[in-house]
Amino acid sequence: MATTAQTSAHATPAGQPHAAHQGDLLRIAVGVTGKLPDEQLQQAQQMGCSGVVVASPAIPFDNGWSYDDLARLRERIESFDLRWEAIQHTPLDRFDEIRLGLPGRDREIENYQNTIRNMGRAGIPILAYNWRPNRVYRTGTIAGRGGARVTAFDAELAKDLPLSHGRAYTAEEMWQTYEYFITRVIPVAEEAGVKLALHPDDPPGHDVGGVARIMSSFEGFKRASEIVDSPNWGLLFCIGCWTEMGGTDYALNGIRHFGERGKLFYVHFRDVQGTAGKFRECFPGEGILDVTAVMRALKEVRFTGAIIDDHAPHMVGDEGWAPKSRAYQTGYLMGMLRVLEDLSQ
Ligand SMILES: [Mn+2]
Repeated sequence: MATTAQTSAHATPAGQPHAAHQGDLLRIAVGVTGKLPDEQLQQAQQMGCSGVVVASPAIPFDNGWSYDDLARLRERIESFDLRWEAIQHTPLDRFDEIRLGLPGRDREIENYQNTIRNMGRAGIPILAYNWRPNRVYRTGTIAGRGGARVTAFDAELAKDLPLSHGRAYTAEEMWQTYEYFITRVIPVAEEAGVKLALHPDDPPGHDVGGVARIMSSFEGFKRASEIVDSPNWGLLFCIGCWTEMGGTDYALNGIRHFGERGKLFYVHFRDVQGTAGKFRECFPGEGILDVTAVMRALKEVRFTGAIIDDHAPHMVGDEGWAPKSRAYQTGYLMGMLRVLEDLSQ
């Protein structure tokens, strides 16, 4: 079979330059699913990505992920000449005790600490997380440009949803659980050489399902940044969420403030139509985001991490990981970056 032959020859020939080996520059990577299918890694390599962000590796999380499992996956990623840029999140059902301050929280924090240590040993530089325990995320999937399937959110439809965790959780409670968590894991992250990257609440600002959403504004992130003073604390800057919060200027302000302080660890790049109360996702350049201004701002603040596309709208024939949409969006980002680099020569 052709695919077998391609897979066996997937390594870049020795001596051939590859994006993954160009040092720590601003670069385009791509997100892959936790099982790391060959097709996704091979497509990432074909697109010329620097590396991959793994959603949540599909390996046992007993006392946290083990070094052996992580090291094995890293070898697999590197056999495709890709670097392992980051992990998007630990298993969500093992994080709720921590985020809600439930019994079992200390045990799960220990497991999280083990994970950070093992990631450091295995050379995986970034672990992302978010502070949004309920799974209310969108209120529907609708037809976008040319019938592409895109997700949408309408606060009107979400306001009467039942409590997601048995009772309401106030903003102050959520701040307390955040402080409890972050002050216990950051010292471990510093020792292990792993950066912890905080993603905004998505959708931002609406306390759907009764749990307050505190990471939904510039002020929220500023407050979070003041709890621990550490180079290992920073942001997974989701441009889509920041745009939902207040449009392009709002997102640019976030990039400048946190970028100038070295707090942008990696970036989700997506465009959106509408704002936090009612929005739909769309292809890059099709929404309210000034995509070039954002890319330029990332360069201006000397951001040197990975950018990946986010929530690919499904194109005709796309299923699951949406390979066509990934290719389109990743190519779009690469082209935009290349032009900006050439213009700034
Ligand atoms: Mn995102």
